[in-house]
Amino acid sequence: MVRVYGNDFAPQDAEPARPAAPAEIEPGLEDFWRIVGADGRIEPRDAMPEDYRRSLVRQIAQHAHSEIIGMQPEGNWIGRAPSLRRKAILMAKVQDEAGHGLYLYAAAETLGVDRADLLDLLHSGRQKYSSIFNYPTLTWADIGAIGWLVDGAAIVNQVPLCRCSYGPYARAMIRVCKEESFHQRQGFEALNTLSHGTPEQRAMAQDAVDRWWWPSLMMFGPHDAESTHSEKSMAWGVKRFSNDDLRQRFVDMTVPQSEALGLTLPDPDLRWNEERGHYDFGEIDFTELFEVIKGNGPCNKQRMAHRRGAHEDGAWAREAATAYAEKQAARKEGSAA
Ligand code: FAQ
Repeated sequence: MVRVYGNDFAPQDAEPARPAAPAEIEPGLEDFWRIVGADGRIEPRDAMPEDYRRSLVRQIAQHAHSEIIGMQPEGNWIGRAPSLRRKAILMAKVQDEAGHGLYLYAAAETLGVDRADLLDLLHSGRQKYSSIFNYPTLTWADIGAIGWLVDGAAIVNQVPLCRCSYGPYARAMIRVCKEESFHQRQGFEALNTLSHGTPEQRAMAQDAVDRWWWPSLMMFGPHDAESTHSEKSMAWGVKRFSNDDLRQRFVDMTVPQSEALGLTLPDPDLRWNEERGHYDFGEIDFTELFEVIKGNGPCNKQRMAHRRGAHEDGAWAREAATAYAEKQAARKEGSAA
């Protein structure tokens, strides 16, 4: 049977050994390293190394930004979904992504930052979001391909984060992963309908998979040797598997699903390697990833312009919510006096 879900790690996927704690532990951080070593959770009021806090803010903010920018490529098809059922599902999915952004900004705020400042950093281009959302959604099949491949890659990356050492991030990830799992299934189901439909629908599904496959593999980041944050992040128990290990897992999980769909993955080097017990796959064009991250992807400018516009358009809602909160606080104070 083909596993469509990617939301659980089988027991054989034992975590690699964690890099050791530093030989000399800074005074005051003994509990931090004890908790991390025992696979416990660090909570907001616990002492933590400053670079742990900063790196978590970086990763969680980037993740939150990805969720809200990620609403755009799919939002593009809400008005053109092929049926009422598909439209209702897509609307719910896009709303889920907004919710994920909300949990993640809230998790980042527990580390002493303000969400308005994080949004400023996004809008001024000083914080990143995932490369994947800089590609266009040209046909309806792209919605299926995003659900199947992009949400599929997201779950493979995020399930281990449910066990990450920072409590608020780990807890947010549990709900996010449950929802992403549904998203992945709906993408698979939408593509399955197309790939078993008319020759034109099948061709549209294949074209979408041809365009989304390589960018999906890039979501996992650079090769381990080029990953600047991995070593520290793994020692802190934030990252539990390396970029390349997660990418391999995604490929291994996805190939049988592509066979069930009757679609081809656009990689002539993709083949089962009996000795390794994994699929071999072709070389990823990391020049493309770094160009997209630098702002030179097909849709970076459009995504950022739309995001800044949406933020400005929402100013009245933020002002109204602040005025309402102030009124409620004044009323409470009045009744307490
Ligand atoms: N795009 O040292 P590493 C979703 C950057 S899923 C852009 O390996 P790290 C769901 C990296 O930030 C997508 N930048 O970094 C959804 C670093 O730059 P920095 C979001 C990338 O942190 C589905 C530099 O390269 N998921 O949103 C990318 O250890 C459908 C060096 O890299 C997450 O954010 C990239 N692909 O590992 C929503 C998951 N790859 O910060 C809507 C949480 C690398 O020094 C619709 N994040 N970079 O300037 C993570 O797991 C990690 O942060 C990684 C990167 C794996 C992304």
